[in-house]
Amino acid sequence: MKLHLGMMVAASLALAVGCSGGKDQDAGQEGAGAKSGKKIVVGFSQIGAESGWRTANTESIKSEAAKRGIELRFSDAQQKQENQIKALRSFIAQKVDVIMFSPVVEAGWGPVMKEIKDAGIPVIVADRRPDVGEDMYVTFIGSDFVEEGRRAARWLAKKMNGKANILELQGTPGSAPAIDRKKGFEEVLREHPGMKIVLSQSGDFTRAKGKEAMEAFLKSPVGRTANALFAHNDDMALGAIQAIEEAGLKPGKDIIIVSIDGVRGAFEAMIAGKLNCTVECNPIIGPQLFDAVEAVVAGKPLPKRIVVDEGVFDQSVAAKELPNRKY
Ligand code: GYE
Repeated sequence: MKLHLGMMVAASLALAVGCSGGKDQDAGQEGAGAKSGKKIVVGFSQIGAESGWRTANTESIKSEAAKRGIELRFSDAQQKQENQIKALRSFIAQKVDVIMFSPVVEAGWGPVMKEIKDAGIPVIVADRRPDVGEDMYVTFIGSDFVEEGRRAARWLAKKMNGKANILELQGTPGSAPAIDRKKGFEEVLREHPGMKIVLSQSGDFTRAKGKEAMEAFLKSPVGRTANALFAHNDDMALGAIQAIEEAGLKPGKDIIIVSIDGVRGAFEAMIAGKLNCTVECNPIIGPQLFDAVEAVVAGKPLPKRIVVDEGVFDQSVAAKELPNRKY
């Protein structure tokens, strides 16, 4: 299921050359670290630890760096953009070989990314997209969030025979997955006039806030007309399931639930009949990211965009799939 970077490179029309440009381009293309036999040093600014997805993603990145003997300087931003910007500036000061980061929100990266570019440090974007020009980074490796939103809506439309009052739990406001999953979901809803979102709120991709938002939904008269829930990630769906049960309703029956990620907890909830479907978003991207790091250091070209391959799983396959899940 996983995409092989080698194949992607060969097939790509990539324009990038090993380095994001700037003063040290030659050093970058020669592969400064590799040439001198020095350890490659990568600074990685992670978003936080908000979800099961994120924990698996961090683990994949840390273990892959260790496996390859790459020094990883890891910084957890606790879901705050200001912390990420500080971490990025500190990576510049430390003169790391490559900077990797997952931008918590899309906007506001221009100035700091310009500083990185001026310092001649190549950037690899992981998981979420920043709203900057393609010349500001070497490659962006992550999922197609719009397609994930479409998949969730297609599954729900089929399950509900094209008619549903839907509650929506959105991810972090201004983040690429929240914006894109909503966009893809609504795009498919337009083909089904009987399917409408009756209430929508952010649960910030966490279980606790997903539960809180669901409690508020269920207290409102409009919310009580709902018979379906679309959660932008599994953690919020799992929080919502608790709220639904506490309100005396049956999750997975009174309210049909589709969410995104495919974490182990979602498969367990499907087996228990409480969640109906999860759309896969694969966090195990460490191998692809470090293939890219090594390519950059060796001065090899990379495609600007590498999309992770993913599927859709519902209750009918949950028990059979659970033992195969890696996160
Ligand atoms: O779906 C969510 C996490 O950016 C794809 O972030 C990631 C999302 C993931 O908090 O669970």
